[in-house]
Amino acid sequence: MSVTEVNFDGLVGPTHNYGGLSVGNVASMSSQETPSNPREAALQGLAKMRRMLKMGFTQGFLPPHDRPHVETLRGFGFTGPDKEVVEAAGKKAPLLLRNVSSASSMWTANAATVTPSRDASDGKLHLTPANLKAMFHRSIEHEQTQRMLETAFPGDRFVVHGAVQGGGEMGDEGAANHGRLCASHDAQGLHLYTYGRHAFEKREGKYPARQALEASEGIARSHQVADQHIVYMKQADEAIDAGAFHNDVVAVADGPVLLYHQKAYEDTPALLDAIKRKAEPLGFEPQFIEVAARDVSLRDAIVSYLFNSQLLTRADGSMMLLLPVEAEENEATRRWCEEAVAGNGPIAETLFMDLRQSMRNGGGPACLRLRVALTAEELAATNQGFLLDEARSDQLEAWVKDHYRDRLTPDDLGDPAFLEENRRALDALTQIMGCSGLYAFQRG
Ligand code: SUG
Repeated sequence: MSVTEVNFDGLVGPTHNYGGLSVGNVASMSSQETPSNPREAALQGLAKMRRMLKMGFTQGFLPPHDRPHVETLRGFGFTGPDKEVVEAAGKKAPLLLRNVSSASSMWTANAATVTPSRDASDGKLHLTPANLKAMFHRSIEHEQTQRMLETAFPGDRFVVHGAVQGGGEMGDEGAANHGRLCASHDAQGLHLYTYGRHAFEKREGKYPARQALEASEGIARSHQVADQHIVYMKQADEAIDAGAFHNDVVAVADGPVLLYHQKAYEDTPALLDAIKRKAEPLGFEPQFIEVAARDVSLRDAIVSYLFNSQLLTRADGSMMLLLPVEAEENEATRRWCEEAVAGNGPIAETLFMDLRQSMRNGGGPACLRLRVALTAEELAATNQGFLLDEARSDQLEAWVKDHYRDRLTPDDLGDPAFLEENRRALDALTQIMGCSGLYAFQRG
């Protein structure tokens, strides 16, 4: 069975701005209210997708959500035509408007958790949108994400679940806290679910732990992943409090390789033992690459996003890391990369890309993509409007240049003309994709 791992990157939306909305996400907090450049952000994201295509990988994308989200504002008592709702919210509840205007759906590593059909006992590919309940601005994403996933993956080969019930501390942040180790993409995988807290226990901490163990367990159950193919891993509180708000800020997995920071997990030796034990019957030996804190401090890892890179297995079996330029500019992480490539380890090459617009909100290369391992039949059954080739990349680039602003501050969000501008852009996008009706405003 041939399986292709497709990266579905989030297309950056026209409202990309620095709202300072994510407590515990150091970049988001420190970029607050600086002007953003949505056009540049979207073009940087597209350049990464193009690069993946050029290297021979199959690339997909998920379109932006419609923002500002007028329906949410209506729930807060704003009435009248959509433009008036936005204008009034800008005057009376600017912070609420900022929250419902975020382009945060671009970070598709938080769109959903995915289980390839090979690993589910019913032989179907399962997807569960993340409830993202830890941050208000993200908690409004999952319904639209579900609609998009249902549109992208239609038919009975796929099961798109509803998000795990949120409320209290039952947070789920999707694939950013999930890794899959395997001999190769078409072989049975070992699932690593990383969590920061128990949903029903009190927790002290400087920053919130967004992922609850109970949410991950629920997803594994509904995706029909067998217990012998699961390891639950506890994030170290020290890592969360240093700014590792998702595990993919301090770890990444691909094939048999787990690359992680020494301080990423609690009780690492026990976890590595469990992984080895459970990998053995699956016929592979995990390769652990631990980055020592004396070589790269947690702080350097978090400002550079060394681990928020795409660890990619190429057609010839060699591996490469696609990293943000910040990891080249940071001395400790650049040195680590040079040594990794020069050494005997699995990483043969590094590629640094400029994703600064997204990085300033705490989103690196790995945040921007959702991995979906598809069989040939599943790839054929996927809505082709969500897949990218050179011609479609050209179209999307031209579309961004036509519709996006090159400067935006949170103060601009209350402009009713901006709402119309964004809707025109999304309408044109769905025409390019052949998917009209994707957005509520198109359905009336
Ligand atoms: O959830 N930032 C996102 C970044 C998500 C990164 N994803 C992964 N690590 N997989 C978040 O904190 C900032 C928005 C603002 O402040 O305007 C934001 O939502």
